[in-house]
Amino acid sequence: MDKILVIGCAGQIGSELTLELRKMYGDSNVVAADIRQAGEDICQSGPFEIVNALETDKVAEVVKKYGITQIYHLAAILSGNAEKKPLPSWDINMKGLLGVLDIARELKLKRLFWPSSIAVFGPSTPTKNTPQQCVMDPNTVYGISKLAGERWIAYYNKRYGVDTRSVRYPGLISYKTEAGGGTTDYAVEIYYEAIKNHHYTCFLSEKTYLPMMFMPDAIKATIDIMQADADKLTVKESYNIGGMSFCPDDVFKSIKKQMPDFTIDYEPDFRQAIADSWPQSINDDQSKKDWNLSYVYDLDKMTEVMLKEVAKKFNK
Ligand code: AKB
Repeated sequence: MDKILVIGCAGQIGSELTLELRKMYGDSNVVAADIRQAGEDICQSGPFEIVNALETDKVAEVVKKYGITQIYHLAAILSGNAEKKPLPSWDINMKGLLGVLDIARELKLKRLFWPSSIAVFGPSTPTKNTPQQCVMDPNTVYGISKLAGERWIAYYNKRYGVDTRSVRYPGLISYKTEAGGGTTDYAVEIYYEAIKNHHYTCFLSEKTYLPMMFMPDAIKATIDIMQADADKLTVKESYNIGGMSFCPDDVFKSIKKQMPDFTIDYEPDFRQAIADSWPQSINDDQSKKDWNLSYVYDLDKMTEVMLKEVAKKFNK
């Protein structure tokens, strides 16, 4: 019987992934952990532990206490916030990962999921239909930590046989828990502001194309790669997953179809340079081939759900 630990369960991905895993594996078999208190739905539906991912001994204690066999290690500082505090962010992103890698090795865990990001790519990377293997020269703290992390998970896999699995998330859009401190967060904020004020001031410029994905597709991809046969997985670093590619102007037009009085203006900030160093679209043929990656949502379908669900939150 698998026993799963989700570290970072209160974050944008963790808050949805934990509940989905509990549906599949049983509430008591999925232990949720975070440095802060998680929402009621997580704390009341199964075990919850306050854990600082940097305290490896405490993480190991939780792993032993519950007989954990698989870890999803999600705790990280995203691109925008990491630029504000480079060294503490590097510590959180790297030390946390190295700690769980060593726990997985020592306690012989069955599997470890760790998310990488499109931030591993940089200015010299081909920007359109970015291949799985290409030049990677990230120039952000977050991107450098993700690329280093990819090398470490591949190392633990080859050297110690730890079954590490990973995807390079594009920007993720969701309504349950707001993202925090990322460059792609405009694509979440825009729906909140549309519902609250019918207006949005975007921190990226109008035609900034980035790879993006709606959360249900991202959760499915995450669980699918963790359940794939190990011998089918040819990539030991992290798999490209593409989803859609759109720019702020595309989201504006998609919202305007349903909310004709919606308006937007643009005030690009420091995150514009980060976005400009990332791919515009991603080639994920290898993921489709190795573990049958597929998606359900396009921009308009996602807009319909986002507007409906965000409106519910604000009783609009
Ligand atoms: C960010 O914008 O920092 C993240 C990411 C693309 O990994 N959403």
